[in-house]
Amino acid sequence: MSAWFFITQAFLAVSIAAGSPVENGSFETDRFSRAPGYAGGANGAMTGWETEGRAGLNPVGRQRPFHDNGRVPQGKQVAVIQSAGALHQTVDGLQPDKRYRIRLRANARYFYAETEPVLGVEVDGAEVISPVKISPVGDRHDYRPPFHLLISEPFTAPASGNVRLTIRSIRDEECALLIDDVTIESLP
Ligand SMILES: [Ca+2]
Repeated sequence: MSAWFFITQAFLAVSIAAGSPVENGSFETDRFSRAPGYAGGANGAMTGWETEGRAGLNPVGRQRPFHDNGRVPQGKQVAVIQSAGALHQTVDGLQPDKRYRIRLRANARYFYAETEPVLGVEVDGAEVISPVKISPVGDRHDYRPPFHLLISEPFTAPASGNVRLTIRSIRDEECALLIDDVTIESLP
């Protein structure tokens, strides 16, 4: 595998992210310092996202209590949702009547491997990724394997050009869902 291959892949990933109307879809805008990385309080809010339940960022400082396996898909940080919770964003600037789909990367905290989190994605309240169990991609502290790639069902943008995007962690037992590189791409 040549170095050129990796450079090309990295450039492609950045190009896609730049073209997506999702704000802070790679969760790189904020730097949290208070462990374990929940949004709110001293850490402040997560730019572009409303959080529900215990959600935030990893790593925090030099610690990654939730992100204990898998390669960060884009940039240096991932979003975390512990047990049941959600990330919400109103995405605007879509072209009315045009078809789109959501792409994102997901993983699970290895430490809670016996209770895998369940991910669901909604657009304006309609399921575009049906609830699906997410397994850890690597063993504990193995940061080489890539996160899972999930691609939603297509949806059609409404006349307003705005949609409400919800990324949900559905399972209420102890588990942690890791998310990164959330983009919306238009379909021909
Ligand atoms: Ca990221």
